[in-house]
Amino acid sequence: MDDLRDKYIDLIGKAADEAALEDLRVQAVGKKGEISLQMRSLGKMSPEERQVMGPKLNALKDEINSALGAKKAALADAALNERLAAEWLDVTLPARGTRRGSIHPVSQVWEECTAIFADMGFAVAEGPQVETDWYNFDALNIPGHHPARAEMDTFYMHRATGDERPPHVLRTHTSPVQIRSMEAGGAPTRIICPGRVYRADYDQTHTPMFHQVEGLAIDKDISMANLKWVLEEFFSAYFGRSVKTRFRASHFPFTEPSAEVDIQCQWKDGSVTVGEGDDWLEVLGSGMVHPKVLQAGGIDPSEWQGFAFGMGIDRIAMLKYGIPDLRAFFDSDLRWLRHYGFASLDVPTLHGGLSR
Ligand code: 2U9
Repeated sequence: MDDLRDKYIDLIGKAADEAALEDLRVQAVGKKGEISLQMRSLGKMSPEERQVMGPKLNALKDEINSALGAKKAALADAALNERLAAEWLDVTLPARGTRRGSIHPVSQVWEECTAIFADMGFAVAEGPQVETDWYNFDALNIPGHHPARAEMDTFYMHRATGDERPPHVLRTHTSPVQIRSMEAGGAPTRIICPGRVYRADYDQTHTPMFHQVEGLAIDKDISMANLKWVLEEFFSAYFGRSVKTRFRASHFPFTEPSAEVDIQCQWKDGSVTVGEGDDWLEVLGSGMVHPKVLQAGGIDPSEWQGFAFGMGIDRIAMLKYGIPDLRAFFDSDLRWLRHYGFASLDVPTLHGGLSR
């Protein structure tokens, strides 16, 4: 019995894993195990012998069982320690960086313009980018023979022979939105129309798609003086400093009288700064809405009058943020977007100084 104990205690001590330990359990104390067979032989012994051997065999069985249990617990501990050593994680490491997108300068300036004009009581109106030639031209006092129609390098939509619909164009300005809004809401009104416009032109300062913001204010007694105040207020808020403006008499089919508006600037080392110096930069067209245009929008010109203006969003974005090349706006170059883009939480507000 001592040999049996020494053998199993030794084997249990050397067992490498739980499977080996289970084999040993079966060999020793399983139904047909060595110790179980010994216990069965108790029946053939004399009562005296059995009285000695019975308790000894039981004690041996208990000893083997508890050795098996202890070894099993030791193996489980060792396995856990091995996992803990292998599967560690340094929770103090900095998190992996995520690449965030940025707000395009056009979107930023669009929002800045909206914030400034909203503060002056202008609502935002939007409309379709594919327009009939009536909304894009005729309603704006640009008849079929008018040179402006050709000058604007218009994109015409394809029309199959027999198609009875009027010719459609990609809008060359956002002015049709104002016509639609006059038709729908009448007077008085105060709106701005930011949006994409299209002209077949491509060079360093022109892209076939660009962005405009136009404005329209109609009431009983609106004058050029109101126009001048609104525009000066706009430029000062937009550039964050007082900006002198200069109105030059001009001509547009949709306004009478008309004025081109220059802002004060300074040229230095090939770049321009707005709001100082004694040079001028043309940034905007404007005027009093032509009576025929009011009429086209369903508004009686003997009762109402108003001013309108239009400027390029891309253009004023370049001026404010020192962006030299217009074409880069539409290249989707990630390095450019990261450099000139804005953080998504840098939302323009008047009280926040629009942007930093
Ligand atoms: C209605 C009546 C009048 C909008 C106007 C201009 C003058 C103008 C250009 C500036 C630079 C277009 O982006 S640009 O190329 N715009 O010069 N726009 S007055 O006049 C309107 C608009 C709508 C109903």
